[in-house]
Amino acid sequence: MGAPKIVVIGLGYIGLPTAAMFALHGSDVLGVDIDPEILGALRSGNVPVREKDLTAIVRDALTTGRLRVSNRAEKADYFVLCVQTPAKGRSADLHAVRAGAKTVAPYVKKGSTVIVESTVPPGTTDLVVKPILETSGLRAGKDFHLAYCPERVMPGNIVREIVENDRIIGGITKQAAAKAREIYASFVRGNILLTDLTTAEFVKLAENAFRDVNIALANELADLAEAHGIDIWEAIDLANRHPRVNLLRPGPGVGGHCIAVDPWFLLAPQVDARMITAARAVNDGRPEQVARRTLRLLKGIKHPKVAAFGVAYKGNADDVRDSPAIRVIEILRKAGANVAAYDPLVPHDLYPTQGLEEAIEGADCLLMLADHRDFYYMDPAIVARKLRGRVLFDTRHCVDHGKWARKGFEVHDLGSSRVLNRRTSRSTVR
Ligand code: SAJ
Repeated sequence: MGAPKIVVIGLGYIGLPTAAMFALHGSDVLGVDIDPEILGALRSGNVPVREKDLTAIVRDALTTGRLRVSNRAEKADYFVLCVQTPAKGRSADLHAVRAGAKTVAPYVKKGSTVIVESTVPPGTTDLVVKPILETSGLRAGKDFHLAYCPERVMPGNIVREIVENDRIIGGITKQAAAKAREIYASFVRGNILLTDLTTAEFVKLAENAFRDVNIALANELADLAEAHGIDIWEAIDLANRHPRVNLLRPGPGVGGHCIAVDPWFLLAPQVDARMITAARAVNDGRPEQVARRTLRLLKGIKHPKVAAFGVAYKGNADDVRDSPAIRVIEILRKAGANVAAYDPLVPHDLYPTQGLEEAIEGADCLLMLADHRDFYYMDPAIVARKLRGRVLFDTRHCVDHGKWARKGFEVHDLGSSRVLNRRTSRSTVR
């Protein structure tokens, strides 16, 4: 019995590590993508996905010959769909999932196993993917296996988590789930737990809804802390000492293309999902709140300039998809503020940022919008030289406030009404 043959459809930040892991653990893998740039990059040994340690494992897989790439599928024992499912309003755009299933259908043979990894509304694998695959004339659950295995990895830690994290696999039959487990067990060190298709689809969405609702709770508690004149960060630290409490971190909003989107895919017309929808409204309202508070800090300053630190949707990421930081910047600009955006991690072609010197030159207020590690180690004295004002608003609680206050900054913290080193007047400091 030779090495299992696997076709992975979609070579993005999930498909590519998945294909490489299968290839490095005993399978013959064909990675398929429609994007000629991705295929061209990979064929010349470049990895078009910025992710820690990913280049090394993809290059290894390519040089061993166990990983090939193409824009066409082939017959295989396994087919894994890792294509994106963006939101179209509150629904999932299943265009890529349908196209992926159509690519695979002609190559499915008796005994093949088709696995969907993309995040989809409950019922999609059975009601949308299965009929497309059955145009092959073969029956799912009878002639071929059909399963659902969601990713649950954190960007920035994908290569480690894709191996270590537990996985859940839903099968159209128990045999289908078991067949899918066989191939994931080649590299997954976490537990692999089996269930049915719809439960597995539901669980993935519930995991992300859990995060969204808990981030919304943290954000609402931050507003309440400000109202009660306490510091939310001290309160969260103390509350989380409770063995069964884990309050998340308040911030300027929820971005990325998962947590902010997936909860909508759970909704069903017959259920009034007030908690999930309210949490989405709380989180989507954060950028406006942060912008309003920033504008209050600029009151009385003629032609204020804001230096916004961070445009990525979260700390230590270079991804700007649905970034709350960008929403804050756009609201401030619409209100007439001059906002210069600086982000050392985000490539210029993803969002128009400025260099550090240019961004801080003459700025009245520093607005921390992403908790990049670089910002924590920044020297306030160097930054202060270029500024016109000395106001710091830290919406991510991500810098050492004492350090900045000692360099003359008036420090405002999201989730606290206490101001460190409040200046008597808003006069410029030149
Ligand atoms: N955020 C907060 N407070 C928190 C945590 C997050 O405001 O306490 C914000 C972040 O700043 C960001 C957003 O929420 O704007 C989402 O960040 P996240 O770290 O919760 O999750 P993501 O978006 O990185 O979700 C990723 C997804 N996986 C991939 O994109 C490959 C998701 O499918 C995973 O379930 C999730 O990681 C995970 O944690 O596993």
